Amino acid sequence: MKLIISIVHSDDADGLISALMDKGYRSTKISTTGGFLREGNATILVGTEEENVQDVLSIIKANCHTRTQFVNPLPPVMEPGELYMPNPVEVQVGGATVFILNVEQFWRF
Ligand code: 2BA
Repeated sequence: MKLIISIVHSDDADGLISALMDKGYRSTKISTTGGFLREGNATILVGTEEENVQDVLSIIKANCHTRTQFVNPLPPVMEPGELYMPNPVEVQVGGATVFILNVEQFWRF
């Protein structure tokens, strides 16, 4: 068995969960925060058999979209009287960041 951990944009999470459910995959959504943008995203956990992994990946690909966001870099240490003009940097976020782990044991009581 495998655990598929995918970090996705919050706006894609519910559509992804519905698409997974339509194909019979159970999932769990955790509200998370990206370390770089410090914005909310969603982490979706899917436990499934190895033969389903490619199918789950294709559902994730089909439901998670890349977005462009602008982020202001942290201001530098400045001397009194100096003026800081923020210069926003463009970053591409997602579609999805996916980790696949081996599951040693799985129990549901
Ligand atoms: P964030 O950490 O908020 O990162 C959002 C986007 O900012 C990233 O998109 C990437 O394009 C950019 N970025 C992140 N760190 C950067 C850095 N040090 N310098 C320049 N740009 C940087 P994605 O790569 O698509 O990642 C989306 C979210 O997936 C991340 O949100 C984070 O929550 C998670 N993530 C990505 N890689 C990860 C990893 N190796 N381990 C754990 N979580 C990860």
